[in-house]
Amino acid sequence: MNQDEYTPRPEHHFTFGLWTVGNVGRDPFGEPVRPVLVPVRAVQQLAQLGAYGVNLHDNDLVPSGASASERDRIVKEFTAALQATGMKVPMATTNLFSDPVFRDGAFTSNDAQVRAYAIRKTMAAIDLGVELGATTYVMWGGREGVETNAGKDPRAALAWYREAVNFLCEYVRSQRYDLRFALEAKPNEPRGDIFLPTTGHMLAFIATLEHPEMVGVNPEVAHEQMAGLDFSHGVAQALDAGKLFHIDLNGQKLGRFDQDLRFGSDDPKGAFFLVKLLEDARWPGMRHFDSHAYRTEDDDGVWAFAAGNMRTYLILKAKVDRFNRDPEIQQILGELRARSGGTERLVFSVERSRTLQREAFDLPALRARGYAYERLDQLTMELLLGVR
Ligand code: DIG
Ligand code: MN
Ligand code: MN
Repeated sequence: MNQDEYTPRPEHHFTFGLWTVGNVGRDPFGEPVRPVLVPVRAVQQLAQLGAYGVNLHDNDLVPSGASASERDRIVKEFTAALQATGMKVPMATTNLFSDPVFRDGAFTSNDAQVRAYAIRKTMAAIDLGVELGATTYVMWGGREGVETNAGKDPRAALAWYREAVNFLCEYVRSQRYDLRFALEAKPNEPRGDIFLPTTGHMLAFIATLEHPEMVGVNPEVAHEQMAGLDFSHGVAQALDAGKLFHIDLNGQKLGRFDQDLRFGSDDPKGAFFLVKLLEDARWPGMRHFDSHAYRTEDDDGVWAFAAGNMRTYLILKAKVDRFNRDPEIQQILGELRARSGGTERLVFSVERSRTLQREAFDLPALRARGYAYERLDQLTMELLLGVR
């Protein structure tokens, strides 16, 4: 692909999970369509495309049951590929969902032995992630849920989840690791209902932990949209709380299973407002893609998919710059800012409450006045459609 202003470079901090470009195309109704992608090739290919780094579950790199010497050999070979390409590993996570042992969950299994094994597996995966340079540790509770509430009191599940996160925070502190946790929500799939289903639920949960300062969130586009929510609103709440520790960018059509589509491929307007939020906030985090190529794709298609995620992000970032410089758009926003009172805040004082009680409001005028959102949104659409 020719080099232009939308060509990704490492300084853009785009990262991919090994499991994304390594997705072999298995789905509930079909076997794999692509060969297994070895991690070293994923690193090399993504480096060539301009990515900054890769992220991984423990078993994306080290197969379950590998001996210590096999593990060390694999890590040595992978580390050599990272050094040769300059690629980083900013985030790591644990696969607590593939092994049948986790069929009733990992941290919230009704079996205490399974819960203990899940914590041990996560400690080993944390060690691996830190060894590779990760400073963010994602926890996605894909199996932490139910199909029936008959077998599990949700309060017990929350207590067990809290016990696990508290234990692992203490482990990180005891090891003096420079590592923070990012909890990833999803409303359902693979479980009928997953506990802590949205980013908002996770933010409330974090407040109940023993070390809340070590724990943030990893919102994913597809997961919040599966819950019928506006993704940028959940991200804004995480930013407001200082808890946006990581993000999973992808695409999703409403009312469907978790599609993990190429970023912006189905909802460019929603993706635009997310990019605007992250860029306007100058959020320093990794622009991480948790998406995968269509099952229809071959190896060439996988790399076109990977390049497309990054290219779309950069195109939308350029659109954000245009939006922030567009005279007509900025004039409407300027009027709205003046009307909103700008940075002035309504802070309580007895004096302020008294003046408020005496204040006269011209309600007929306030009721009659519109907000010019139709004109503003039309200008936004014309910008996105490339005619301004
Ligand atoms: C799925 O959206 C989850 C798993 O792929 C992984 O645990 C996490 C990492 O971003 N996302
Ligand atoms: Mn997903
Ligand atoms: Mn994810």
